[in-house]
Amino acid sequence: MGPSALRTAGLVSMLSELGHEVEDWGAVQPAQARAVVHGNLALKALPEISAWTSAIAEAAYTASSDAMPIFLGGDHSISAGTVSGVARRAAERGRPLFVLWLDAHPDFHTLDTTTSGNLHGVPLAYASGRPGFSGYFPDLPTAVDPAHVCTMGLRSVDPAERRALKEAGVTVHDMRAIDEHGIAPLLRAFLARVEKENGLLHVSLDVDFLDPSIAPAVGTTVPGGATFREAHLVMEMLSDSGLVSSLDLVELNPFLDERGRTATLMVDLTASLMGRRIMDRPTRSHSGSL
Ligand code: 6HN
Ligand code: MN
Ligand code: MN
Ligand code: MN
Repeated sequence: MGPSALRTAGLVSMLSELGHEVEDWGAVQPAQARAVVHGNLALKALPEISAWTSAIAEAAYTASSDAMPIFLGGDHSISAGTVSGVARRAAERGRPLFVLWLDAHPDFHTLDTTTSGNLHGVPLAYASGRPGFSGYFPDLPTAVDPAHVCTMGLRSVDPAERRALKEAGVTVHDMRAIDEHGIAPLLRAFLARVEKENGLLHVSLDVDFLDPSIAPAVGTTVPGGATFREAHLVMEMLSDSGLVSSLDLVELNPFLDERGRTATLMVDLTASLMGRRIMDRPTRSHSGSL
């Protein structure tokens, strides 16, 4: 229901009104699931999600050939496919892929460390080449270098993830860091790195990055999230940078929404990323486009 709610909230007409040419590719069709058995018996829907990952990775690779794909979830597990698909495209272009993960959670579990068994908790680990996915998820054509990953908004991190993030060298700006420093300087520093290395930038926006008081329509709400203006500022700065080459909008559950306000906010945030401004400002050309 997530993609339908985003469409109903006017995603496509908003993009057109901002002057973008839009092609709605509709729903990705899942690949045929094959039996996959894993020692971690908590894992939920492993064969299905593995099959979806290969179909989504293929779609992401195709869609990123000459456009900026926006992927609508669905659960954050779709990003196992979206990130690996655009990483393959970036590698082919000889450009490093950077990932900005806007989320209350790092989604950095392996199939062995997740205790909930919910596979929306693993996509960033898979896409950055953490071990233990081989034989269960599709082989990764290109792993994202964890040193190119920046997570923002974290406030719910499991012990195994905390260790792994540190070991892998992922940049973590948790809510404490955002409170102390402000979100703008943290993002500015990351964008400077992307620019310096001539990188492409994938942005993965989980609804629960936002504070539940402004975005209730998600199954995994955690108090103390990004405010309305913090979230818009991130999107506006990303827009100014011209570096973003692909985007995920994930975890929207319209069943939990209040009169569509979360869906509308996700569309408005996308508008800020795609060029809507309060007042005119100088904007760089879209050098991140693939
Ligand atoms: N998300 N770390 C928890 C788990 O079950 O592994 C929460 C995951 C949330 C997933 O943000 O998409
Ligand atoms: Mn989920
Ligand atoms: Mn997530
Ligand atoms: Mn989350």
